[in-house]
Amino acid sequence: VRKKPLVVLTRKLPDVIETRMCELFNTQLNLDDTPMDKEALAKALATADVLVPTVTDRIDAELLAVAGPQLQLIANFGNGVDNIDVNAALERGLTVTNTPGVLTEDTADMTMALILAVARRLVEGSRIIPESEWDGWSPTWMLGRRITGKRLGIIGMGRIGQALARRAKAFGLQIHYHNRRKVAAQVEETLEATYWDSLDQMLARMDIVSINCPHTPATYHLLSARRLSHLQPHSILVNTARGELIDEAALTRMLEAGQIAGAGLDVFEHEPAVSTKLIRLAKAGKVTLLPHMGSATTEGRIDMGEKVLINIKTFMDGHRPPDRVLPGML
Ligand code: 8YV
Repeated sequence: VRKKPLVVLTRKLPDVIETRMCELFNTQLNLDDTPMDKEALAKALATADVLVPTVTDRIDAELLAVAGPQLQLIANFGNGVDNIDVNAALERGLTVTNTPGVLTEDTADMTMALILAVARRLVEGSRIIPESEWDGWSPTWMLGRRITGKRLGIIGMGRIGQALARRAKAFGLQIHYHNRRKVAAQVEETLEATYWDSLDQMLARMDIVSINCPHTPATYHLLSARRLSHLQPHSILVNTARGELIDEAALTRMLEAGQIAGAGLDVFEHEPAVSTKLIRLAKAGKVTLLPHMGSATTEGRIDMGEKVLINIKTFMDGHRPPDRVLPGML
């Protein structure tokens, strides 16, 4: 009988996934769900046939250099692969997979929720009754901003960008987007979306901006201080993609100076650390901060786990796994 491959899970996954994983493979679980430090990851890489990391595990070239010859597959539990030095992994002959497609709708929902929350002061409003004495209604009190009829600029019109556009259109927003290339004419038509070749020009004309592209070396600080300065003082910025896409310090300064009206952030440059300045802005009702919850649904996590299972199983059966990450995607 062929020995079952050793699969190391760096974090706790949904019970049904772990059970199935244990049936199929020789699986090492992380029962107490504490993030693995560098040493623990190095140990895992030295023994595992398959590593299943998450967004919290940095699998860099230095770590990959200590991987044992038995390591074959890195099956990321997550869509974004910026936690892995994919090029270094591929150079070592490893296969890398991710979990695309199954977290599209949930992430788009959370993005829409953040847009609404910031524009309509949802978090601020929800604190009033439980945290203070509500002394009554007034016509000019707790006014937010109408979103119907406003312009939404989406940076990155991939799966999540398009799912957001569908939602936003139903809310009466006008859809604008910037992408490496125009999307198919039929998609543009259905979404009534306007393409902007120049990101700078789009930023200057939007009421709301959402960034929905992957974090790669080419998109790091895509919203740099210079780019952010194109935003109008009444505009709102939302990020459910990756913190590294935005120069967070520059954004913070703009929020403090009132150079943009507000922001909804689900991701941060140095997660889980969030600057005291951003926290202060959140307390003042200027920003809504979420702890990387964009894809956090029970169903979504199970779907992601199933993708990981299929990728490992297909690979171990000697076939090409469905969600291989290739250099061209980076
Ligand atoms: C997860 C995500 O929180 O898939 C992604 O890219 O950011 C989130 O869905 C994370 O990746 C889990 O590893």
